[in-house]
Amino acid sequence: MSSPVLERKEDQVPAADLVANGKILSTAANRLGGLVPTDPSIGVEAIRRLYHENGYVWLKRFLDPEAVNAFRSWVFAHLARGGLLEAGSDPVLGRSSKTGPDKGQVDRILMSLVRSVAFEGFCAQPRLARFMDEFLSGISYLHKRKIMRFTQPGTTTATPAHYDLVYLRGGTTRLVTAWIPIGDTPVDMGGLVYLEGSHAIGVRMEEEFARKSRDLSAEERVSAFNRNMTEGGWVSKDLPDMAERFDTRWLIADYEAGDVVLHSPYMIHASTTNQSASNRIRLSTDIRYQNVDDEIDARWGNHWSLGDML
Ligand SMILES: O=C(O)CCC(=O)C(=O)O
Repeated sequence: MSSPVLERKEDQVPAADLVANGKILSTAANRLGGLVPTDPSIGVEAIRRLYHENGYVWLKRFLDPEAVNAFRSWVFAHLARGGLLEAGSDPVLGRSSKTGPDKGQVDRILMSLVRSVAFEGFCAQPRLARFMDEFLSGISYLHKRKIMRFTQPGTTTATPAHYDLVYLRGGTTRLVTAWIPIGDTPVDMGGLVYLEGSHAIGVRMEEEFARKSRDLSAEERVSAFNRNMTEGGWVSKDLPDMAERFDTRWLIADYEAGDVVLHSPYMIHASTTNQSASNRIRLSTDIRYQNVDDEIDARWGNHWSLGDML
């Protein structure tokens, strides 16, 4: 009988060195490994166990790839109005325009898209909704603040290393983030990378933060921008240094349309620069679930707005 957990790609080597915030994540330094994929058919209990053991679970082809690509196409067809795509190209490819887009217009369209019924439906599609009820052992709640990100190749955009609880300290710690690549996202397109075993590091960091923050007001204590945090709540922008410092590895992956990664609010993750050789834009969403009976961070009860400081 074949193992339900798919093989770890230990020898996964990106075609070019990965880069984040001007630092190279070199394959030579033994600080890179492969994210371990999981076949969703192993069932919710086994999935939950892996999530707690590893701080993440990468569910392969959990969603219908065709439906994910159809949504990708719909999103890019709208963003094309702001000049984001190569003129005349098929939106599903997400080929980046060589001339700069109209940033103001693209931002306005993005803010409309995250408020759309179509996006709401994508995030609440029956397979995901039913699974989250089971996974959270009750009625699941999806935070209204749902983020959709695109990253153009040829830019230096990369998400610094952080764990999500920093931004959601106003409610339960029993949160689950779903990171969903909207379309194939091979490693050179700069998808999420996870610091192996770092959910334990996140727990220690939170304990230390709680100790240092006794004198902060309640409002300051939940803010990622309080005086005891680095600017923006990032743990670091220096990914190679973090792997050395914590004597661990960054786990990388070639994501495919239909994949869903669930990660713990303590799990440290980041993204790398999009170096797509085929000039494709990375598109993804990150959304947060919890059991509705647990305390809800009210600050996340509104749609995402650029600059909302959360
Ligand atoms: O997609 C990204 O670059 C960041 C996503 C993220 O931070 C998250 O899923 O919590």
